Amino acid sequence: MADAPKVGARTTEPIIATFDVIVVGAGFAGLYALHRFRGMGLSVKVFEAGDGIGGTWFWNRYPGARCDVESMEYSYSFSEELQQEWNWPDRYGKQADILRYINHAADRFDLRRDVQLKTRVTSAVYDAEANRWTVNTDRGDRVVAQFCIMASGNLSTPRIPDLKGLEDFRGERYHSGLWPKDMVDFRGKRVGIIGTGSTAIQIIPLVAKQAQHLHVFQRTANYSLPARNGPLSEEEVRVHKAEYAKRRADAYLTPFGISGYPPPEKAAVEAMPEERERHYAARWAKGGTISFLFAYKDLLVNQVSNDTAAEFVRQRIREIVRNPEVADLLAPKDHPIGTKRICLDTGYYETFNRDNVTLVDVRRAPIEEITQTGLRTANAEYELDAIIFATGFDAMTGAILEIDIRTSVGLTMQEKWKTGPRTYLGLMVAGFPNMFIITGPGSPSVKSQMILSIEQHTDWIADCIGTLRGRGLARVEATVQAEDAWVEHVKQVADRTLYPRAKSWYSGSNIPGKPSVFMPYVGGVDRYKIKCDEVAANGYEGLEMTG
Ligand code: FAD
Ligand code: N01
Repeated sequence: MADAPKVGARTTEPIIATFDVIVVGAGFAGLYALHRFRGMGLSVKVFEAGDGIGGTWFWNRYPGARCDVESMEYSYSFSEELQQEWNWPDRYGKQADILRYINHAADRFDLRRDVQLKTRVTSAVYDAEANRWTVNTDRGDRVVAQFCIMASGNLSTPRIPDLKGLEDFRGERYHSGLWPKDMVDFRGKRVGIIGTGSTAIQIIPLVAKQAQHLHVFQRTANYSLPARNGPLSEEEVRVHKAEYAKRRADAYLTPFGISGYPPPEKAAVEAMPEERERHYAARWAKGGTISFLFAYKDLLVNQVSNDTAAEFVRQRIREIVRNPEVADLLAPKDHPIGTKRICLDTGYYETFNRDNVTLVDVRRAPIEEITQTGLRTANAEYELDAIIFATGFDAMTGAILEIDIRTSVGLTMQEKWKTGPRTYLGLMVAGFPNMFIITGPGSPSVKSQMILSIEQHTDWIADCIGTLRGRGLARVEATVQAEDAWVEHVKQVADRTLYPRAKSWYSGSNIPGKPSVFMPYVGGVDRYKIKCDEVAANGYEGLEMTG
C-alpha cells in the first residue's frame, strides 16, 4: 500500500475528519451498524468500495441471483414497522428485490448521508497511545475514529483462478460477483461457465435458455435441492407478519437462526429405510435446504446417516438426468451432504437434458489455458464467445486481509492471521483494540441466517462500546487467553462434525496457498448467542477494558 503509514512513523498528512466510529462496507452489516451506532449518539462514517449500497446484493447481479433463506426470514428484524410495511413478492427474494429493500431501508432510516461510496479503505492503523484508528482510503481520505468496525463481508472478494492466457481472451469475460449493471445478452453466443457452486447452479438454467450453446466446466459436483420458489400468497404473508416478533425471537433458539423449522429429535440411523425415504421425499417436494438438513438430527455428525441423505439426492439426479454418464458426473461423491453449502436450484439438473448444454469434467482433464478464442483443457479445445467465472470468493478473511491493518506497536493482521484467522467469538482480535468484526471467522456467520447474525453482532458490539464508555474507559481488547480458548473451541466443535471432510471455502481450500483452517463456528446460533450474552453479563469476560 503506497500511502499506508508504517509502524511508528506517523505521517504528517493532515487528518481530514474525526469520528467516533468508522465502518468499512455498506451491505446489510455496515448499514445496520450505522443505524445502531447513530442511535447511541455516536458520529459514524461508512466507507463503501462500490458505487451503491447493498454489498452482496449490489455486486451479485448475475441471472438467477436469489437468496436461499426465505425472504420473510432473510430481512432486517430491528424495526417492527419496516418488517410490517415491506412486502416480499417471492418465497426467495431475487437480487433486484433484495437490493430494492436495502435501498428502501437506507432511505427510511436516512442512512445515505453518512455513507461515502466509491471509496475503498486501504489501511487502518491503531495508535496505542491515543487509542484511535487512523483509516486511509484510495480516494485520499485520512480519518480518525475511536472504533473501527469491519463490515466488509464474508463473500465480498471475488476470485478468478490464475489461469494461463486469461488476459488474452478476446471474448466477453464475467465474474458472478462483479456482474455488470446492464443486462448481459447471451443470445446466439457460445458460452462457457467455470464452476458448479451455488452461484453457477443459479446461473446455468437461465443462460442455457439464451445461449446458442453452454459448456459447463465442472471440477467438483455439488448437492443441489429444488427451491420450489414461487409467489408468496397474501395469507402466508399475513400469518407470518402477525407472528413476526415471536418468530424473530424463536430464530435465536435454533442452530441456523431460522424459525419455522423445528429441530429434529430422531437420528437417521434409528429410522427404517422406508421411513427415511418418505421423510427425505417430503422435504424434497417442499423445497429448501433447512428442512432437508433437519430431516434427522445426526446428518452432520454421522457418516452412515449422512450417506442415506446423500444417496437420496444422488437417486433424484439419476432420475432427472437422462444421460446416465452425465447423471453420474453430476452426482457428488467426494463429500458428505451439507458439509459444503447445499445449493438450491430451479431446474438445474433438468438443464443437462437440453441439447445445447454440455457438461465437461475438468477434474479428469483440467483447464490448462484460456486461449484467445476460448479455453483448452488437457484433452480438448472449446471455442467460446463468453466465459462466466462462477469461481467464488476469497471468503471470510479476504476483505479484511486486503486492508493493511496494523498497530503502532508493530503488529499486523496479515502476520497475525498468517496461519489462519484467530478471533475471540469472531468479534475481536487480540492485539487490535477497538476493532470489531461483524460476522467474523469463528462466529456462526456463514452457517446462519446472516442478517440475524449481523444484527446480533452489531447489538453486542454496541452494548460493549456503551459499557466501555459508561465506565469512562477508552480501549477494549480481547485477551490472548480468551482468543486461544475460543479458537480451540471452534476447532473442537467442527472436529466433532463431518464438516472438515469437505474441501471448501469454509476452510479456505478454494484459494491456492490459503491456510487450511475451518473458519465458521458450527456449534449453532442458539449456543453462540448464549455464550455472547454470558460474556456480556459477566462484565465482558475475555476482554480488557482500559484507558
Ligand atoms: P457484504 O454484503 O458482502 O458487504 C460488504 C461490503 O463491504 C461490500 O459492499 C464491499 O464492497 C465492501 N467492502 C469490502 N472491503 C472494503 C474496503 N476495503 N473498503 C470499502 N468497502 C469495502 N446469506 C444468507 O444468510 N442467506 C442467503 O440466502 C444468502 N444468499 C447469498 C447469495 C449470494 C449470491 C452471496 C454471494 C451471498 C449470499 N449470502 C446469503 C451471504 C451474504 O453475503 C450475507 O447474507 C449478507 O448479504 C452479508 O452482508 P454484509 O454486509 O456482512 O457483507
Ligand atoms: O462459489 P463456490 P459460489 N477450475 O466457491 C469452481 C453463497 N451463495 O460463488 O469445488 C475449475 O461455492 C469450484 O470448483 P471446486 C453461498 O454461501 C449463495 O458458487 O473448487 N473450477 C466451484 O465449483 C456459496 O457457498 C447463493 O472443485 C474451479 C466453483 O468454482 C457462496 O456464496 C448463491 C476453479 C466455486 O464455487 C459461494 O458460492 C450464490 C478452477 N480453477 C452464492 N476454481 C444462494 O443461493 C474454482 N472453481 C443463496
